[in-house]
Amino acid sequence: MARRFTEHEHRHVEALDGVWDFAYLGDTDPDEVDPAAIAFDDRMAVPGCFDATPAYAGRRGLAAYRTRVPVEAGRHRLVFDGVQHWCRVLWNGEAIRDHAGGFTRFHAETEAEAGTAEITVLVDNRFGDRSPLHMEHFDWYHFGGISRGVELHRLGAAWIDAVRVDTASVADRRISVRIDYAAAAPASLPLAVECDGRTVHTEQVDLDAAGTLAYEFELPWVAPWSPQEPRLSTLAVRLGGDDRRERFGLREVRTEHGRITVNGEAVTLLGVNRHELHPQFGHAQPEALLVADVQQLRDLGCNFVRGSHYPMDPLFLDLCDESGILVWSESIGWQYPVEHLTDPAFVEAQLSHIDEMVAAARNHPSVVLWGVLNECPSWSDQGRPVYERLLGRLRELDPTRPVTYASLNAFDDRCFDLVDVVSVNTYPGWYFGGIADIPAELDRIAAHVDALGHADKPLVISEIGAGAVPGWNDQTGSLWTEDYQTALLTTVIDHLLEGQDRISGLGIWVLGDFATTQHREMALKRPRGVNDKGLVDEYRRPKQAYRAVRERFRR
Ligand code: ADA
Repeated sequence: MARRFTEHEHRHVEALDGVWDFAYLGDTDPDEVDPAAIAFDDRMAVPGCFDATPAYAGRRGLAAYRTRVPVEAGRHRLVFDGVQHWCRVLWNGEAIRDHAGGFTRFHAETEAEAGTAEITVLVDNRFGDRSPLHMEHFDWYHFGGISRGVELHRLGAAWIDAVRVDTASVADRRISVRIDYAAAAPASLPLAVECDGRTVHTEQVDLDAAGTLAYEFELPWVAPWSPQEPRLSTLAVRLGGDDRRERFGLREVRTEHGRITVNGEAVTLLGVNRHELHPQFGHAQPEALLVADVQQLRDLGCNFVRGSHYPMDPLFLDLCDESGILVWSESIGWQYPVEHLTDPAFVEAQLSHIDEMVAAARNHPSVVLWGVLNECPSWSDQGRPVYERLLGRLRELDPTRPVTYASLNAFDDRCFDLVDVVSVNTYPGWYFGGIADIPAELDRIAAHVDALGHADKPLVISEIGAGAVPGWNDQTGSLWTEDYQTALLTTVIDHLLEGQDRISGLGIWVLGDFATTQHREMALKRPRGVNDKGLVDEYRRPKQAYRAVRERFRR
């Protein structure tokens, strides 16, 4: 997996990234597939998206990926960092796991016999009941494939499932650590915990079949993590023959008096929304691309990025940890209709997806906000219980971070009481009104939120922007020109930075242009089939607005 640190130094881990055998099966029911009869007649990169390659561009259907790997006898775990967007994992022809939903880490386990294991993954990028989180009308193109890395882990008699590191107190330099383990049989094993190479705890522990060990440690040598000084530490846990390493930063995020604070200091979020799409790689994000994206965020002077509208690549979060860029991490969603949002199968799928998002991202100090359900019916009676349930799950899993969602329309929203940070998407000057109306519209939103009784909550404009066809200008600065986009965004930023003090966060829509759905209603509103509200185009070439935003964010 592309990470900036090694998660295991002692556990036997093999990266399975590379070139796998591939077969496109098209409109086939996965339950009807005989794994032994699949004709693997092609090759595919892992990580990668098959429908971003020339041979399978635009295809929607079932695909099969296969690789072979020598294994010893014993328990093995396949770890996937993201598969788009439904899959079935087979080990020597036997199904060992189905998984629905892209963009999150999950695993599949099996007891292996010694020899060569054949791993097959059936990947489905179609829309329908198997994939309740993904819908075709979303404003982005859903690519399919094993889009993030794959690893094979050998598990011993007892193993660590997860290590959580939370800041207990920055002032006292204290962290709380929770170790989730599992054991094939009850056992007594040595536990050793090191931080930054120093031993902080040793103990002989009696393990049940599965359980949790909880500790608090004081780390007087660890200095706090902050956007200005993003200092990171590494915790290494050893349990018998197994181990797990986690990188963390000591920091507290709170909401106080209408502001978001990091270690007690108010921060104004200045940044962009970011999609993980690329014309050549789909949702797969090569390391070079992630590094380049973070370079551009830093160059722009952003201290904030919203991962829209799904959990970001783990390496991207690592790079944000190192750069001090504050991240809003959100579960997948885009204008689900009420009847979909309230379907119990959908709610269950969201809850699992949220569990996976939090498990994968909770130790990243850069992640300061959890979000759900972008622009969904938070205005409806039926939608409200779903917001309550999903936001409640986030609070239950992680009480240390504020929660939010991006509202479609502040003026009829009914769920602002459920969040710590009120976030509003709005497109004055684009979908309604003119550029001159923007300052008054932003003030009107702020006044409305305050009048509802939420003046004590931070207010973030989570999306605002304008389309600009790259390189396009005319004499009147009309819609779709780079001139228009620049004029709109500079009006927004100037008002937020110099014209008011209520709104304390801005996520420009969007860092880079990206392909939209082929759904006609949307595609016909997007020149070239691309959502072109990016500060850079889909190949990351800066537009005029990039320079104007940069100049203002860096002031
Ligand atoms: C919405 C939505 C974005 C994008 C944007 C736009 O606010 O949240 O994903 O679709 O509109 O470009 O219109």
